[in-house]
Amino acid sequence: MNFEEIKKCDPEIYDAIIKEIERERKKIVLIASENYASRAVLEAQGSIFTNKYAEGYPERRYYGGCEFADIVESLAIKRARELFGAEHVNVQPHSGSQANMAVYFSFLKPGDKILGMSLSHGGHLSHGAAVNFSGIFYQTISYGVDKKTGLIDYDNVRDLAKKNRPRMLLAGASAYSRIIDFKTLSDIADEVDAYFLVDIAHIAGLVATGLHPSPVPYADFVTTTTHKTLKGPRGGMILCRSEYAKAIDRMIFPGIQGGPLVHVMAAKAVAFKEALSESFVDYQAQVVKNARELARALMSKGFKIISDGTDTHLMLIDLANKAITGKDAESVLDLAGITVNKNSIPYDDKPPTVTSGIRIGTPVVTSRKMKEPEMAVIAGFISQIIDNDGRPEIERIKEKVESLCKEYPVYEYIKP
Ligand code: DSN
Repeated sequence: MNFEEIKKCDPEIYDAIIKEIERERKKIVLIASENYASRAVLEAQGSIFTNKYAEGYPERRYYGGCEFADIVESLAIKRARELFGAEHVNVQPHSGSQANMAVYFSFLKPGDKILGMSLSHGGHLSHGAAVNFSGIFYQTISYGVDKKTGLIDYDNVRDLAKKNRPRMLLAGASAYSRIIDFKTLSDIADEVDAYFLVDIAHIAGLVATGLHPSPVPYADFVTTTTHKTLKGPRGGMILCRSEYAKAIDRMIFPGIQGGPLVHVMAAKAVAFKEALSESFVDYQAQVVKNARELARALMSKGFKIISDGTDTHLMLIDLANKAITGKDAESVLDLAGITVNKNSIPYDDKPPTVTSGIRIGTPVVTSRKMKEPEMAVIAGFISQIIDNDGRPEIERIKEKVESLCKEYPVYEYIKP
């Protein structure tokens, strides 16, 4: 990977790529939904399979010349089934939102009720937010977390389900740091005769390695992205029971997508192979250990973490006691080389463009092989920036961040 051709034919894109490589090397990335894909995943995604149309499914295509695309998709399916113990898998969704869309469109009618976790309490846009297709086509009822504990209030979910009789109950979150009780939620779905969809986009790597209980035995459908804790290429996937296989496959193609991205399915297959290895279990265990240590170190410095800690790869920091908004914290930390995202906290009184919180996660720093001692150092950097009104500390911390990143190098094989 030396980008010689791009440099010649498109210097502007070349320049953006080189700057992005530098950014990913030099900054401490704590965005909970991001990860650094392996060289093998990048090679598969950069392969000539990008040239190939393969509408349909293995051995049932609408184009000739799909014999090697069939190998790719079949391997991705086989490995994903093994990884998650699923009866049926569709690896074609271009994203997590498209995976969710396929489930809704297959089994709901416009106007049906869905009950999902509120975006402002840690849910996801595609779980019924008003601005998203899910909130436009369906009637959304939202559940949230308890104000005091920051934990999902399962009794409240049951009450809402009984009162509203949704056609589908959704679980899964993008900013919830605790174990989700899929069994209880599945019982609630059964009590009101609703379908049960679980979106494990954030925790897929933890589920695949047994570090978070799996929803597969309980849910009708499980959707995910493949690029977060799972460490694959950017994309989506659906796992479901055999009885739903035909409807789901038909809805992905020809329902809402055309040709699958064969190069991305190749990269998914590679990522799933990596995820089936022993070292991936060690990696995920370290992701969780790092998150716990980062949460502990931040709390010892006076940061308030929603639910007082984490069981997963992420945590949500409530900055109310720090006299800084999420927006400003994101900006000032980034100037010092620490990348996070502003995030609404439950019951936030600020708009999503400002917020009272930041979300941080450990998949990327763990991919760099950082461990607990480095998490304590990073907590110190964050505290020095936020607690000292930022600006005077920026240059000093930035140098320290760069030197820590040099100790844990990434993408050294890329030589632009
Ligand atoms: N946008 C993703 C996240 O950051 O959590 C969810 O899709």
